[in-house]
This record gives sequence, structure tokens and C-alpha cells, in this order.
Amino acid sequence: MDTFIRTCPLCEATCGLAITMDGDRVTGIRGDDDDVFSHGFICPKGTTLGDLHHDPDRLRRPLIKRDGRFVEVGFDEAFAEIERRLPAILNEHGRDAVALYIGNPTVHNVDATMFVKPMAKAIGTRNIFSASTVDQRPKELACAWMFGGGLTVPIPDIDRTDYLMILGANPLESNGSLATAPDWPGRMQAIRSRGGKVVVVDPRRTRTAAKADEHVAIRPAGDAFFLAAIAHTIFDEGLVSLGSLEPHLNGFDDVRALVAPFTPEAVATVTGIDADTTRRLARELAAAPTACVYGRIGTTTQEFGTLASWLVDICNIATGNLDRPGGAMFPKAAAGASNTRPGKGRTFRIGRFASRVRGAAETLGELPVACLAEEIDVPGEGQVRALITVAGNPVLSTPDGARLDRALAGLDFMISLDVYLNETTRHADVILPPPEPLQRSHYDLAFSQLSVRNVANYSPAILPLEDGQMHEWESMAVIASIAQTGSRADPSVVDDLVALTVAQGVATEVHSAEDLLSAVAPRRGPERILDIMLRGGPYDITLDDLIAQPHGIDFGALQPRLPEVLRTESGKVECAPPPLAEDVARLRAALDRKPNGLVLVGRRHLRSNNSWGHNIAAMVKGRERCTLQMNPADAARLGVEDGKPVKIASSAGELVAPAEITDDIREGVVSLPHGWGHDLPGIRLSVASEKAGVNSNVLTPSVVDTLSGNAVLNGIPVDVSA
Ligand SMILES: Nc1nc2c(c(=O)[nH]1)N[C@H]1C(S)=C(S)[C@@H](COP(=O)(O)OP(=O)(O)OC[C@H]3O[C@@H](n4cnc5c(=O)[nH]c(N)nc54)[C@H](O)[C@@H]3O)O[C@H]1N2
Ligand SMILES: Nc1nc2c(c(=O)[nH]1)N[C@H]1C(S)=C(S)[C@@H](COP(=O)(O)OP(=O)(O)OC[C@H]3O[C@@H](n4cnc5c(=O)[nH]c(N)nc54)[C@H](O)[C@@H]3O)O[C@H]1N2
Ligand code: SF4
Ligand SMILES: [Mo]
Repeated sequence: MDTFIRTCPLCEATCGLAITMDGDRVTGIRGDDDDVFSHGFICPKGTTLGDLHHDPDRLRRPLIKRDGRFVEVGFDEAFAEIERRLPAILNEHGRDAVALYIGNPTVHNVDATMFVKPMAKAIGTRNIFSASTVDQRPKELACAWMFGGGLTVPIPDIDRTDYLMILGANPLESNGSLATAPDWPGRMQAIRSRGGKVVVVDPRRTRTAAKADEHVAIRPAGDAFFLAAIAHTIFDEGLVSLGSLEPHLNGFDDVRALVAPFTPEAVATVTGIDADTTRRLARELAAAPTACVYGRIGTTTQEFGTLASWLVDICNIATGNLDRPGGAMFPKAAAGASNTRPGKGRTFRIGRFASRVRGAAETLGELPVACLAEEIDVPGEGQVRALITVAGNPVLSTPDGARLDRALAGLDFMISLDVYLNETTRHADVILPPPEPLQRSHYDLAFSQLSVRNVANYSPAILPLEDGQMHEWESMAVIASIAQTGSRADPSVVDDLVALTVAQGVATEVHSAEDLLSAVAPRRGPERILDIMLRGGPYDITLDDLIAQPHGIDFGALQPRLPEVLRTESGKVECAPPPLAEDVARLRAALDRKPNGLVLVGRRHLRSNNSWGHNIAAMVKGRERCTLQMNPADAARLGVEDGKPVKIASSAGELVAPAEITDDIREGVVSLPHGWGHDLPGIRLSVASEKAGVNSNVLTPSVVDTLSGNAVLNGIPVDVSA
């Protein structure tokens, strides 16, 4: 029996795991007590990595659809099929005829993270979509405008704060997001134990809210109004305290006028929060020795997501809490961060091109995934005819799931890189499975840039590839060469090119690109690129240094980084960037809305992983979880009984799900989790199909936050009937 140390790739918390193996069988998984960051913490999901490894439904060989049925083939044959069909579409209909959808696990997989962009570039399409536009795009844009980088996100310093206000996040179920921290439960409890306060703003009394000092049951989509009223109060009552931030700010005084209409009284109806509470919370925030406002998916996947994201940091700035210990701080990642390299600031722009059908603006090189179905099913010049999905299940994860499902059936050609034959990949002509997590190395390129401590941790692969398997980066490199030249090249061609580009990007006077490349020889693939990034990074370490420290290297608590972290044209924090300032008019226009009828929000459960956790028996055991939560008052009014099926209808579609009547949700709001609906024909998910649930995104219209293009997944008007 051997024990292997590796980082869990299943969520953003990056826990260290100690995995015992007997040959290629996983015999046990526990938290790694010596991990410099997680200190032994593990959640129930982390213990299921072995079940994923042994899952008989997990794809181990490529599949090709022949006469409507999938047959297992080797990679050679799969690539021959791609060679036969992909270049023909590119040649006949142009580069934009091939779309790409990049799903969430891509960022948990260093192979895919490093090679998906080169693959996209080789295809040369504008039709790039990703899970980011059903997730954090508003936060990225707000940060790009304010600080000059989409990943220059202020992270709540939860280990040192005296006051944490959490909006639209449930880290006790999700284990945290845009705030990488193993053991959120322990770290949150520590705030209270040292005499601090935790406030949770959420329409539901979540597990996180239940463990906090105070729960504020906001109405869905009320966050931008509420935060504007907090900021208003801070200005109005003379509570602004910029401290050492002042010389680093541009346009802070403009914010006062922008939030002026949003008095606590004026927002009370849209937020559902009485003016006294809002005022008190603003005073508490200003009075706390250190404080931090933290907003997550409930604040971004809604109508005013970008404004809410901006106002989170306005509240942090106004109280002097940006960039100070205990406030919201900027991590300094060991590898891959653009804000650790010297760089000239520039004014960030979106809308360099627009989507064909509705003219939605490009953001960070992508189009909103809410537009994907229409780009496929609306005929005309520039129509999407082929799709490549990478680690994504957009039929269950993105708006108007039923329409997208139909649209995918009409494509000329579809390739999926995925580990399962699921609701989305059933439409593919070719499925290329990556090796599973234990067969690949791991480094959190993205999450170390979003972490509450500066930590670096590398895990080598535990198991080798089996015959007939291929690394995911190699598959991507081969597809890139087919898209670029019409025929297959060895993956090393693209690999060399990517390594050179990365080396040139991080080269300095001390380390030239050539020096870097020769220093990391003979490594190849992601290891070589990572080694280059580490050598060019702020701590000047090498991959060997990380290999020598399997429990990770801790570079310590976050340090103040202003103004060095900024890449704005002014070199200052832009407090009132024009696109955000202009969007405030939209918020003002909505101020007099009267809430009317029920609205739908989502939720997550500790034992889920978006749409793909449900094929593991340990993840779906227990009572049914895909239920419509509703408040007893709403249930009584509508004659709904607990456990009985109810019909839920929106402008996009309708579903039937069992009702779960609970005080833990505010009146006027109902909640259904996403990622369910495993009852479609042709999928190969034997466990998930047994507890199929319903696809909540059948109810999600393809409406977006107009500034960011991010889908509105929360606050959807619905009718519920018994
Ligand atoms: N167990 C588990 N963990 C996960 C995932 C998973 O599927 N399962 N998914 C991972 C991913 S991809 C992500 S992005 C993260 C997300 O991590 P979190 O942001 O913590 O996600 P949720 O747990 O969905 O919490 C969102 C909360 O927002 C509330 N909410 C809904 N609408 C509003 C609103 O308008 N205003 C406010 N203030 N609150 C609102 C919901 O009630 C919910 O409690 O989780 C990650 N971790
Ligand atoms: N209503 C509603 N909808 C939501 C949300 C919500 O809160 N409410 N949350 C949104 C959020 S935050 C997100 S991030 C999205 C997620 O949206 P997606 O990323 O589209 O969906 P996932 O369910 O994460 O699907 C991941 C897919 O990747 C596959 N996979 C897993 N590991 C690998 C790998 O290493 N390589 C490859 N190639 N494939 C792999 C899995 O089999 C699965 O098919 O969903 C969004 N949708
Ligand atoms: S919290 Fe996340 S990273 Fe930690 S064990 Fe659970 S799933 Fe893995
Ligand atoms: Mo996400």
C-alpha cells in the first residue's frame, strides 16, 4: 500500500489529499495533515476521487458516432474523423462557423488550462463561449476596469478580518469561490471566536447563514441597490475613511453622486431590507477595525451583476479596507499571473466585436454563452455549424437548456472533450476522453491567483496512462494542428510553440527566453510550461523546488500590493470607470420596481459538483435533493403541499419537481438547484439516471446582465402551481 500526496482538483478550495493506493485501486483518501494550507481538512466530495477513478461509466477510449450509435475507437481513428470533417467546415463556411465552449473543470486541469487557448487560436473563431459567462464575468470586468486585470480580484482576507459581509455565496456548501481557502467552516468560525462578526446576505438561510452572527434575507437581484445604499450611508454620515488608499484612487469623489439616489429608504422595497438595518450594517462596516465585503455567484449571475461586483469593492475602498490586512487583498501568485509581471497599464475595453444574432458585446475574447443556442439555430451568414466542447455540459448549465439541446442536434459536426457521455456530449460525433485526475499532474494556475494565502502546490500524476490513452493537452494540440493546417501534427509542434510563447512572455533581463527554455529541458508539455512560469514568477522558484515540497510551499499571508498590482492606464484604482458609471442609470431606472410574484434562485449542496457529481453513489445518497424550496406562506397561498409535485413555469419553459416547504427561504422566492435532469435518452450515467431530477436551466431565459453579457440565473420570474 502506497500513500500519495496530491491536491484535490474538484473545487476551488485546493485541499491537500493523502491517497492510499493498492496498485491502481484507491483504498483510502483523507486530508493531508501536513499540507501547508489545508492542514488535513477534507470535505465529503474530496473523498470520492477514488469513485470517479473506478466509475465504470467514465470514458476511457474515444467514441465516434456511427449511424446514430457510439462505438469505441482509438485516438488515431478519432483524429482521422476530425481531419475528415473539421477542415471542410472551416474551409467552406469560415473560421466563425466553428464554435468552442469551455466548461468549468478546464480551470481545475492544468493540461487543459494551458492548451485550450492555443487550440482556440488555431481555430481562429470569434465564437468562443465559456462557463465564465454563467459565473464570474461581471466580477472580472469590474476588476479589469477598476484595477486593470480580470484576475486582479480583491480577495477577502478571512484569516485576519474582524468583520465579514458575505453576499450571494454559500461557502459552507460550495467550499468557497473567488476566495480559495481550504476549510471555510473553520476559518469562518475563527472570525467569530476572535470576537469578529459574520453577516450573510442571501434570500435563503443557508448553512453559512446559520453559522453566521446575522442573516439578512435580501430579495434576489437586490444586491447592487443594497450596496449602493451602504455606500450612500457611508458618504452621507461622513464615515469615509480612505487611509493610505487615498493617493492610489482616481474618481472616488464621483462615486458619491452616483450612489446619491440610493438612500436606504429608496432601496428598501427592491431589497426587502428595512432602512434601519441597511444603515446599521453600513455603520458596523465602517466602525470595524478591519472589514471586508465579499460577493459571489448570487451577486454576479443576476441583472445588475457588474454593478454589484463594482459596489462590493467600492464599499471596501470607502471604509479603507482595500489592500490592507483583514480587508480585501490582492494575492501574488507564484506562476501565471499577469499582475506579477511588469506591464504597461491600459484602459480596458469590451465590445471589440459582437455576436451575430443579438449583437451582444465581446468580453475578454468571448461571447456570452446565453447566445450560443441562437448562434447555432438561427440561419444566416456566419451561422455556427460545428462545436467543440471542452469539459462542459452546457445543456444543463446554461440558459434555455431545452433550446440548446435541440440546437446541438442540428449541428453538422460536434467534438467533445469529456469524461462522460452526458446530456451535452450525447450530441457529439467524436468524444475524446482525457485521463482522469489521478493520471495527471496538478497545479492550480488559476486558484493560486485567487487565494487567501500565497501558496504553491504541485502534484505529479499518481498513475501512468494506460495503453490507448492520451493526455488532454496532446488531444488539444492535435486538434489545433488539424484546425490550423488541415492535418494532424505531432503534439510536440504545438507544445514547442506554446513553451516559446510563454518563455517570451515571462523573459526579463535576468532570464532570457532562450535561457529559460534551456534551463527547463528536457521537460515537455504542461510541466515545462509551469517550470518556465515559476522561474519567471515573483518567487523565482523552480518546478523541482515544488516537487521537493509535496505538501506545498507557503509564501505567507497576503501583503499590500498597491500600486504595483495595478495595470490601469492611470496607474491608480479607477473608482468610477465610465462603463460602470453609465450603467448606474439602469439601476436607478429600476429603483421604483414593485416586487410582484415569485422569483426563482438556485442553490448548491455540499455533495454536488455542478452537473457532473451525480454519477457517484456517495454524492447522491440520501433523500431527494432536486426539490423546489418554498416558504410556508407561499405554499399555503398556492395550496402546495410538502413533498408533492408542483409545476414551475417561466417565460422559457416549465418543469415539475417536488415541493420542499421550509422557513429557510424568504417569502416570494423559490429555489431549485442546477445540474440535474439526467433523464435524457442516450446518456451513459447509470447512477445519475436513477436520481435524474430536473434541469433548472429549462426555466432560465437567455437574459443577460446587459453590461457583462453574463446570464441572469437568479431572480427569474416564475409561476408555481400545485
Ligand atoms: N458542493 C459544490 N461546491 C461547488 C460547486 C457545486 O456545484 N457544488 N460549484 C462550484 C462553482 S462552479 C462555483 S462558481 C462556486 C460558487 O460558490 P458560491 O457562490 O458560494 O455558490 P452557491 O453555493 O450557489 O451560493 C450562492 C448563494 O447565492 C444565493 N443567492 C441567489 N440569488 C441571490 C441574490 O440575488 N442575492 C444574494 N445576495 N444571494 C443570492 C443563493 O441562495 C445561494 O445561497 O461553487 C463551487 N463549489
Ligand atoms: N441555474 C444555474 N445554472 C448554473 C449555475 C447556477 O448557479 N445556477 N452555476 C453556473 C456555474 S458557476 C458554472 S461554473 C457552470 C458550469 O458549467 P459547465 O462547466 O458547462 O458544467 P459542468 O457541470 O461543470 O460540466 C463539466 C463537464 O466536464 C467534464 N469533465 C470533468 N473533468 C474533466 C476534465 O478534466 N477534462 C474534460 N475534458 N472534461 C472534464 C464533466 O464530465 C462534465 O461534462 O454552471 C453554471 N450554471
Ligand atoms: S473542499 Fe473542495 S478541494 Fe477540498 S476536498 Fe472538498 S472538493 Fe476537494
Ligand atoms: Mo462556477
